[in-house]
Amino acid sequence: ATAVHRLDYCPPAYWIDTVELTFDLDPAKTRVLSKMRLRRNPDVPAQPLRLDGEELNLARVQVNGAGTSFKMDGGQLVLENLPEGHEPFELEIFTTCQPVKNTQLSGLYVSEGTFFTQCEAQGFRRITYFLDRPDVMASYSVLLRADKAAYPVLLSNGNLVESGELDGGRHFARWHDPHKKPSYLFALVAGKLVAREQKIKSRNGGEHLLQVWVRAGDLQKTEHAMNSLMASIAWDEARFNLPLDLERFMIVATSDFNMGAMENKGLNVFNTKYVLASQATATDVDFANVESVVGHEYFHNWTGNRVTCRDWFQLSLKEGLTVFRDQEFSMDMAGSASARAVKRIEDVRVLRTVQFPEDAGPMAHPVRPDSYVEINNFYTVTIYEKGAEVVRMQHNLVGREGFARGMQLYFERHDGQAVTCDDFAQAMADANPGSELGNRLEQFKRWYSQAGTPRVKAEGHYDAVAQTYTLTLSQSCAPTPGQPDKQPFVIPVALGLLGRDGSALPLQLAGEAQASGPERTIVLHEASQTLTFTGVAQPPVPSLLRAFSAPVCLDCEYSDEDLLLLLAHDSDPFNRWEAGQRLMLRVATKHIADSHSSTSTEAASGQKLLSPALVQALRGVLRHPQLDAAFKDLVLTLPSEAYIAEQLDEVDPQRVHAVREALRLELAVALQPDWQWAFEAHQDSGAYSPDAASAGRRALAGTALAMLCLAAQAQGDAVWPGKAYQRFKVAGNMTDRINALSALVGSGSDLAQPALERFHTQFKGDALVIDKWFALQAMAPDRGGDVLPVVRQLMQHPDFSLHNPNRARSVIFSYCNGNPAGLHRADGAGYAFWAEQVLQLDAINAQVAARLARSLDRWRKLAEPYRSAAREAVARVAAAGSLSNDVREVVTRALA
Ligand code: HT7
Ligand code: ZN
Repeated sequence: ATAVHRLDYCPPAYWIDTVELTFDLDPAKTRVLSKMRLRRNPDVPAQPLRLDGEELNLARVQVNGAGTSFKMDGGQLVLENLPEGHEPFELEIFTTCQPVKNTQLSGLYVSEGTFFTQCEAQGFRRITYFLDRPDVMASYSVLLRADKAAYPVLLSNGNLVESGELDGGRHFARWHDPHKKPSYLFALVAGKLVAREQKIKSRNGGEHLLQVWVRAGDLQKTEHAMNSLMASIAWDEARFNLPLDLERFMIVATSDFNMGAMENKGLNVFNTKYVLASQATATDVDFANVESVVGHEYFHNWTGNRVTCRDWFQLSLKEGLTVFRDQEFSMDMAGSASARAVKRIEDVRVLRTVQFPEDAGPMAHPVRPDSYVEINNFYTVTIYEKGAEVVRMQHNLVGREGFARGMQLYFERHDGQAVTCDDFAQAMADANPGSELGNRLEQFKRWYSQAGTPRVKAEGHYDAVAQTYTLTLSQSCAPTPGQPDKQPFVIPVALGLLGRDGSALPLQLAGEAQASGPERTIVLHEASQTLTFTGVAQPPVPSLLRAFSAPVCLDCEYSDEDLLLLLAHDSDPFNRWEAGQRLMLRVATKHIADSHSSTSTEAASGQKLLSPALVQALRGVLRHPQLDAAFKDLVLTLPSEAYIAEQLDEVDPQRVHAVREALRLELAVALQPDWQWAFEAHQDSGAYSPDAASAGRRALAGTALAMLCLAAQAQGDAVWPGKAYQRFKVAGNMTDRINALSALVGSGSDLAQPALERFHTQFKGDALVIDKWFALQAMAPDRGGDVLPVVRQLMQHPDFSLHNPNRARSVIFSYCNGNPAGLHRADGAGYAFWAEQVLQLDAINAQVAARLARSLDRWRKLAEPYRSAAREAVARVAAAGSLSNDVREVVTRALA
């Protein structure tokens, strides 16, 4: 397979104005008739029409009603003898495909007896021959015909025009989409489904029908998805003036899906995981995810569908912007300033533990990549999460109102078009002339073109005589594949200064007539800039990069005292949390570096890793009368093994695990009475509600219970495990139940096994809950290499299937990505397992296999003996015959 390059973009040689599709749906052999009106693109020299196709059986091709000659070239259907001139002509193509054999879940496939399509990015070509590229936008009419008993519901994009009976027990439905769209937004669904329905009126009085389609037994789990959809519609109208532009908006759930959900115009298809939620079966995190993903897909209706991408290099145009919008939506739904901050911390945690490593590894790519072999490999955290940060920086540089103006101009200019990331940034800048973005647009756009995470170094100096504080900020960015040298970025640094009593100091830069408020944003755009604050009466502690104002690593030589002060007093909740994380990280990395004395010896000798001051500070947060429970829970949670590993030059995953476990145990024991208080003080009173405040209380109670079980286990005390088991049994919601179960599993209690058995018996048949059951075991703390045999055993369980991506993720991905100590075994058995599974999955579903293939792409960072064993496993996969392009691209890059 060859790479595609962004700079090779050429407009299409033909436009497709209309498409009429007729489907005779049959799982074994579906017939597809495509009637298109095309015309030559006058801006492009005359050339043959090359239509994309994959795994299709071609039966007939006609031009203007008559047979025509054609040839095949590398899967493409090539038509050379087309009418000359620029008049439209009609092209008819008749093909068949085999949905039941489609295990890739791309194109038309069957899931539990229901037909689904997935066309992004290049699945439409698996349904019919087409110009399968996002800049070809056509008007679609779709006729679906199928057996009525087996497929009573027939759905496609847009409006239902007509439906009725046919001979032989068959029926039909005709749909027309009033909006032009690229092929990747086409969808059809046909099967036995039922819908929760809701009629709504938009602000301008228009009536809309909302439907959430699921299997019959799942209807009672759709209320939250419907509420989330209604909230999303109201939010987009209120915040961005973007109304629902369809009479009917449908969501359909499937349990076989490669990703989270898909924004097909008017017919969103969702992984069941992001639709179904009930108190008994879904956790608070599941409820929040449903809200966020429903919002995300709905927001694509404008950012992605009305204005789409010119080519797939522009993917972040729709994904980064839509993630930014769904993050803002979730924050607004969460309500309080504190709940907003919690959401921000959670988002940054994902960015730093998943995207930063990607940006430092062999798959590093710019937010707008320059080339790819397989586009499916570029649905990455860089495109999505870093892309959202790039939009967030633009938002912060032009302000909330300025951003709304930029969005308005973007739609005024580009509604109905397929455009680029440049077009978006240009609209933002043009709507805000004179802003920091308007003034530095070209430089700002380096965030789109340069990969890698910049580092910002901050050095402060206090002059007691002059009463000045000088702060020098310098930036650098390490080379990434294909980009050895980086130019300076535009980096907004939100900051404040704290006095020694924790008070916020007024900010006045040299040359300014008066002090401004206690927080301001400095725009770092040179390699190094020095700021002088005047009238500073005491040596301050700087609070930098507040709310994580840019996706960078900040290096600042804080003393422990500085960090303790920030942890106790910073008015910026993000930096308050960050100070605690830095303190804990400092302890962890110090003890990992002292790797000659083993942690078990330290723990056994009673040597304390955490200082009394840090323990006291954490206790202060835990017991704080004003702070929210969710925030406390984040502060009291140690940095993850993945995040700790990322700070090290060379990683011994076993050592990281041992030190973090030792710290966790120490925290559990040192704060035992406080955890008990936290557990008891955060019990639910009244009916279950998944709102942010209630969820925060349950999260803190769950952490407290886990810590109490951990301490009890170490002390040989059976009381707390007993209480956890009891809570597990009687819990009134899935959050409390799974937290209790996880406390038992996580602490290695003897009660874990009976609890797991009970859980399976209680929930067998509920696939999403059984996924949790699998995942919990695959992510259990590794004790002497005991997890891998459990994982292998789980794969023999009758409920396990490699064909269902959710199930494969719950076992294999949970182990390979969520259990570093379990995977990185000194004997290399974890890597052998990984290689085996990548190859097995690749024969079934290349997209899912390629995601798993990413698990070892940072093998170079590992210490020996892990590094050699991991490299060898990656090489083994690369050497296998008949690899998909997807997996081959990942492992080739990993070895380069
Ligand atoms: N835009 C959607 C991406 C997606 C996808 C991509 C490749 C293969 C399968 C897929 N399913 C969904 C999801 C989104 O970002 O909203
Ligand atoms: Zn998206």
